[in-house]
Amino acid sequence: MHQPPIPQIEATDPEIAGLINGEARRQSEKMRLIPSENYVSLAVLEACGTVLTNKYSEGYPGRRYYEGQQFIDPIETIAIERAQALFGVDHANVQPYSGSPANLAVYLAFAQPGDTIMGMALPMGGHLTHGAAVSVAGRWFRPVQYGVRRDTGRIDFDEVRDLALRERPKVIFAGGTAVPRTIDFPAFAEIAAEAGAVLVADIAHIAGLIAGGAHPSPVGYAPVITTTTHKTLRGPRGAMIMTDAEHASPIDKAVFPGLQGGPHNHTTAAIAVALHEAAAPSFRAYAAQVVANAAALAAALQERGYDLVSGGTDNHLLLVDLTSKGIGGKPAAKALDRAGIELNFNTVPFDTRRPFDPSGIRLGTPAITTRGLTEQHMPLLAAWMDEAITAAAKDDEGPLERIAAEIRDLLTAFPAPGWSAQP
Ligand code: DSN
Repeated sequence: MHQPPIPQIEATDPEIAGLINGEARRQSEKMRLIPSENYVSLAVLEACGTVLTNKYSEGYPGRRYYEGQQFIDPIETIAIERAQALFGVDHANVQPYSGSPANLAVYLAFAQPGDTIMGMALPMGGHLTHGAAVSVAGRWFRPVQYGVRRDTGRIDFDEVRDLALRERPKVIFAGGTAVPRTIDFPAFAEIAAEAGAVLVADIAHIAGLIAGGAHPSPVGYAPVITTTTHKTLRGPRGAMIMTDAEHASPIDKAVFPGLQGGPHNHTTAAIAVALHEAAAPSFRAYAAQVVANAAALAAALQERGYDLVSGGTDNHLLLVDLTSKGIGGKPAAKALDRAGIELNFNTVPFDTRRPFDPSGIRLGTPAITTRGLTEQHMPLLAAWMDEAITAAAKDDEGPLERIAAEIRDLLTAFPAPGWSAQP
C-alpha cells in the first residue's frame, strides 16, 4: 500500500488508486538506478499532498497580487532562507516549476531572441535546454555547443575557450545530464569572464552532492545556479534558481511575471522540508555514500569488461558504452527492466547509433543509497546486470525473471519510503 495511505482515492477513484498503489509497489521492488530519480521522505510526500495546492500566490513574499497569503508567505520565505543557508548563496528563487522552466528563465533574464548561447551538446551529456536544436533554447536562440574529448570522455576546455572567445555567447551553461565527472566550475568561470558571458551552473544532477559536501560548489564561480529539487537533493519535483546579489532581480522578474504565473505552493513547502532534511548531518553521509556506491559499481562493472565513458565516475552517475558487449542500449535497458533493474538507454559521446536506439545505458546510485545499499552490494548488482545483459545479447529471456525475484528478496531488507506491504 502507498504510504501515506490513500483511502479517499481508493474510495472515490479506485482505478487511479490502483495505479498509484501499483507504482508504489513497483518502486519498492525494483533496483532503481535512473540517476535523476530518488525516493523522497514521507515528510516531503505529505507536504506535496496538502491544502497549499488550493492557493494562488502570484508575486513574491510581501508583494503578492492575491490576498490570503498569511501562511504562504512564511512558507516561501523559509524555503528561500533554507536554500540560501544550505548552498551559501545571496539569493534564491524557489518558484520555477521544474528544471526546463528554470533554464528558460535564465535565457529570458540575460539574452534576447537570436542571441548566441552556449552549453554542452545533448549527445555529449548536456541537457535539451542547453541549446539542443529541437528545444526552444535551440529555436529561439543561436546555440553553440561544446562536447568532450574523444580520447578522455571529459570536457574539452580548449574547445570551450576557443568557442566562447570566437562566438561571444551571452550565457554559458556548465552542467549536464550524463556527466560522470566533477564539473570544473573555476575553469568555466575563467572562460566566461574572458568571453563576457554570464556563467550558469546547472547543478540539477549534483545538487544533493554539493549540499552534502561530495562535489565542489559553483558558488563564487557561477553567479547564477539552476537546479531541480528532485534528483540527488531528494525533494519534490520542482526547481530553484540561486544567484549572487547582482543577478537576483533579473532572475526574479524572469520567473514571475516573465515566464510563470502562480507558484506551486505545495511544492514550495515540500522543497522547504527537503532543504531542512538536506541540512542534517545524515545527509552528508548519504551524499558520500552515493559517490562511494557509484565508484564501487563502476569498478565492479569494469572488472566484468564494461566500457565506462571517461573511464569511471566521480559522482553519482555511470555512462556505459555497450558496443563491445554486442547489444544496443535500448534492448539492454528493456531486458534489465524485466530483470528488476531500472535505468535508461542513453547516447554516448560520438555515438554512431540513433538517439532512440543508442549505444549506451545511464545509471546512478542516489535511489538505492537512500534505501541503504552500500559498496558491499555493488559486486552483486554488477553480476546481475552482467547476467541480464549477456542473456539479452543472445535473446535469452531465461534468467531475467529469476534475477527480478532475487532483487525483490534483497530489497525487502531495505524498505522504500512510500510503500508498505502492510495495509
Ligand atoms: N530528465 C532529466 C534526467 O533524467 O537527467 C533531465 O532533465
